[in-house]
Amino acid sequence: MANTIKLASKMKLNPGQANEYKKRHNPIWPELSQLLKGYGISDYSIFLDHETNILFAVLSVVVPERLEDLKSEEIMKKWWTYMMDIMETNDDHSPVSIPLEEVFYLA
Ligand code: RM4
Repeated sequence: MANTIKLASKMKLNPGQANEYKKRHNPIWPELSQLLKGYGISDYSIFLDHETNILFAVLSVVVPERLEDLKSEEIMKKWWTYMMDIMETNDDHSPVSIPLEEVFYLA
């Protein structure tokens, strides 16, 4: 979509959890997918680097500032708590997520 902003970040998976991570995301909880879409998120992919266990997430969003509010959504909190045993997480159970800078783009 033309009026979206693309954001990328990295997270970290615990060793040996690739299959479990894929299983938990496929299928994704319908209520979570609905929540994320309701926040204007689209084209959301997560790639795994099997060598380093780094998860590379890239998504498009209409209003990036709104994403901050996701942290207080019950479904989001439930998902993060469900995922915390296989990911590097913060005290609030959200995944440690480091924003990445776009350094190249080809339309
Ligand atoms: C990831 C992580 C992200 C979430 C996606 C759906 O494992 O929890 O925060 O947006 O799943």
